[in-house]
Amino acid sequence: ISVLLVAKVLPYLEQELDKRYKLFDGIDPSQRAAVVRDHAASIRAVVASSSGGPDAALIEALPKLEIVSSFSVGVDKIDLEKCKERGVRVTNTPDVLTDEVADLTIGLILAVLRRICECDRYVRSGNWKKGDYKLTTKFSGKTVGILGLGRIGAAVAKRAEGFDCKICYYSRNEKPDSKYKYYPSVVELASNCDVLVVACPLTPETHHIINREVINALGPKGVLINIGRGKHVDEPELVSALLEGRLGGAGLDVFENEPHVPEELFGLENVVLLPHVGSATVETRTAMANLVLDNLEAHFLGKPLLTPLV
Ligand code: 8YV
Repeated sequence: ISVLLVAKVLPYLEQELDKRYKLFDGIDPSQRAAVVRDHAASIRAVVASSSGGPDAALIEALPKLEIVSSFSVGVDKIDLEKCKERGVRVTNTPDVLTDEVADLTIGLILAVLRRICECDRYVRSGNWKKGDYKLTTKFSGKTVGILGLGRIGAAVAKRAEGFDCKICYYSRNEKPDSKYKYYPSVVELASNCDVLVVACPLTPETHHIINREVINALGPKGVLINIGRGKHVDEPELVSALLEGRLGGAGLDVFENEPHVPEELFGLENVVLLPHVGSATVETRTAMANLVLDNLEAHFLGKPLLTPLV
């Protein structure tokens, strides 16, 4: 069985795929073109991740493609419509990374409000010897607004409740079973919270959902936390709001054009910048890898997929 890898994944996953299948490395787009030219007739599976997935052209170019298995919960790099149209199955890695991403979200909130990274730099630079560190901002009891109350959003809410926070949310539809306050627009959510957490999938509707109006509604004391996708945020607008003091701070695990981060942010102490590590622990990345392998195995044995999306 031939499998095409189109994005960087955990080395363990790549090794296991190589043991079990005839694995073609198509991570580099120019190399991918050559692989597709020579092996399109035999490739039955594509392995993707948050950094790359098959677009319509690649799906079209693989006539024997049966399944796309993504080493990620977010599948915005995969053309799902084309997969549906072609009858190609799609799997992702939900649930196994929920706790990890929610834990890091709380870490980012605390890092921004309590200036943990800045404090660390203060100690290392020897500046502590010259005087006391300035005061920061309390997290406990604040209002946390969650954009997208799915698995990860709900796990963040549960953790924030442990800090006695008030929780409110926006999502496409109000959740009738939720005890949290619903706002029917992102601007209203941003106007009514201290910390706004972006935790929704990236779709055409949520692209740049954090725009100038939302950022201004969050305001000079508000903090934006993005653990979703960089493209949820209009990045130049975020940068100018931070530079102009129209936004209080930001904790960002994702960026519009990773691994490129706007350099204007490097000098700002009210911003914490992470290299897309929400799920990046040994435990969780291994569980994600095993889920990719188990989905592929189930598919090729004709068994039900573990986490089917399409
Ligand atoms: C990536 C993620 O999978 O799950 C997602 O959607 O963004 C991450 O967990 C990870 O960065 C591997 O590419």
